[in-house]
Amino acid sequence: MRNFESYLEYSDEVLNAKEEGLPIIALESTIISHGMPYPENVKMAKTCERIIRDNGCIPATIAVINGKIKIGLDDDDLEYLASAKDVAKVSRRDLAYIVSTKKTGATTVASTMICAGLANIKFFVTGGIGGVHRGYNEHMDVSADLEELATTNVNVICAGAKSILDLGRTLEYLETKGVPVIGYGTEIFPAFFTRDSKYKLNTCFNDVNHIAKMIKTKDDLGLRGGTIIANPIPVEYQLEKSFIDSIVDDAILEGERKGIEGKDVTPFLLSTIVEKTEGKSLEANIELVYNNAKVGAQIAYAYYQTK
Ligand code: PSU
Ligand code: MN
Repeated sequence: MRNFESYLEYSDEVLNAKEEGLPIIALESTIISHGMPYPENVKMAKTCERIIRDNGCIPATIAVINGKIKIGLDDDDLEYLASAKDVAKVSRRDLAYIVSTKKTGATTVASTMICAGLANIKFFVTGGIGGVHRGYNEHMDVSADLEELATTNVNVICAGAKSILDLGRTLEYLETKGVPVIGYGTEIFPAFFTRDSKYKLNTCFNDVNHIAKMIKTKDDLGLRGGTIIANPIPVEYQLEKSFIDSIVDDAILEGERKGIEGKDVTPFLLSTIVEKTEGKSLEANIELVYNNAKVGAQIAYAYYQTK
């Protein structure tokens, strides 16, 4: 038997929720440490947790703290992850290394899914997933998030993927791997800062109960892997397409010029976009995460009613 429980440390709130059978929602920590500036990031993290509680679920923000995989963080952990400069970005590749050497790191979508899976948490709310980067033919940069969605049975509520990625190839990859991409209130794959993109979805629902039922069916059929629930940014917060597109193009060029590679690409692009939009992208990003927290909690709540 694998003894993974000894690597996990639950907060009292999450432990209690497990005992009582309450719906729990996982949250990632790379969005805090590498996805947004301080102090907006810590405020975003705490507000997300509150929105999830207000909607009848229990939040479990996940990170590795001194080698422990924490399922549910306290205020000190959140403050540290949000403000320290030396927090590692931990994806699947890095998880065993950071845990075995007792280091501290923030989990990406991929590694948060792994940890949520170990803790038997089925739903996970974030902003956007990683994907196939533009210029894939040259550098083969594909986020480990996609492969994780293909294998780990956790449902991810997000606002699509940022147009720093090649959205068409990202969707092709997900199709090949058999990952359902479910549009909530939309038939189009949302592009994070904007509700629309060129890409149509095959699975769309307007009712969270129908999404919960589909996920239940997938589980009953033993279909391995995650799902993506794509929840578009609320209309009032979306950015103008031509404005954000030209800024994303500039950020990508700047990254190439500076020779940014590997795990540093996504954090570099995210922070450059915040700078170039003078914070407009940050506000949009925060609001879409709040909307995902609300919808994610509604879906998880509905799922647990179907049992
Ligand atoms: N996209 C965002 N915000 C983020 C990330 C992606 O809009 O914070 C983070 C997530 O943690 C995601 C990771 O899992 O970046 C993907 O990094 P990479 O492309 O290196 O796999
Ligand atoms: Mn990458």
